[in-house]
Amino acid sequence: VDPDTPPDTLSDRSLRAVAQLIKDGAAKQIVVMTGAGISTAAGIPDFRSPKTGLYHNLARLNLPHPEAVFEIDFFRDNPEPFYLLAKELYPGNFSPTISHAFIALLAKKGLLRMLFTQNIDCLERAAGVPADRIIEAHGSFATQRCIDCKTPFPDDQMREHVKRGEAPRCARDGCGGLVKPDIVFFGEQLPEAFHSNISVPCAADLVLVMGTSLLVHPFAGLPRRAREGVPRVLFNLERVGDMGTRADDVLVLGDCDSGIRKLADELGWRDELEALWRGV
Ligand code: CNA
Repeated sequence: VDPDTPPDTLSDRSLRAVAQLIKDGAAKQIVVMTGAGISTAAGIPDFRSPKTGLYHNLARLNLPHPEAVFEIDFFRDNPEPFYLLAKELYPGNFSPTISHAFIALLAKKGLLRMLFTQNIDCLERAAGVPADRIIEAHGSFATQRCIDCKTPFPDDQMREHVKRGEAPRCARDGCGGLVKPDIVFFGEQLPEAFHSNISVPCAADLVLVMGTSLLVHPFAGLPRRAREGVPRVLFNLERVGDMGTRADDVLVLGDCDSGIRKLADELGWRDELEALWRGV
């Protein structure tokens, strides 16, 4: 978009203008879309950042290609790399960031229409975002089942296996299939909740996109579902997807915690946010 094109809704393409929209009560159906970048400050590596990303570090596992760790056919033959990763990523090992807390604060103020997350770390829940406001588009570690007969596997036994980095086997008589957490592997269907809420972004009056490369489909198509004229704000290290191409897009490039703190300052919510974060 030509930088001189005036925005339709915002007074200008700045965080201050975004904050004003919220303070005026004109943005109260906020839809948030997140990815691994909001959890890197919690100590969980993302996939694609050069050098620090998981894909870079998976090189030591001798995978045919890094994505293989999330491919069902590879998993069937060799589940160990996935379970090594699961041991690192397992919920309970990490605490939410200020960005997670900000989403919880939006919910507390009744302004969060929905959070769509690609993350499987459950840190949004840990930060206090209500479960009925979260769409875990790529599933989570909360439940698990056999990849063959689909029989659910008990949580406590799963935790023990993950701690040891070992793949559990289905306990059903005569099955013995591999057990996998209900996180979405490449080529697998996204959860029903994703599809049944796919139109929610069309009803948003403000969209916040945080810490995602917007490379994984169909999730990557969500920001485009916002109606024209609806401001979309990107908090990310780099520009991604089509963010920045609309007149009401605001790019906040840098680490998302700093961007979120700036927005909280503009809103006059900073103390409340820090207090909420300290409490989780
Ligand atoms: P990705 O492709 O690794 O992209 C991460 C994006 O975040 C990149 O654009 C980075 O530049 C950016 N980024 C990294 N750190 C920061 C930061 N501190 N502040 C702002 N931006 C930052 O990850 P996506 O989520 O886009 O890819 C989708 C995959 C990654 C999903 O299937 C997830 O399940 C999967 N994943 C999840 C986790 C997790 O649950 N925490 C961790 C790693 C991967």
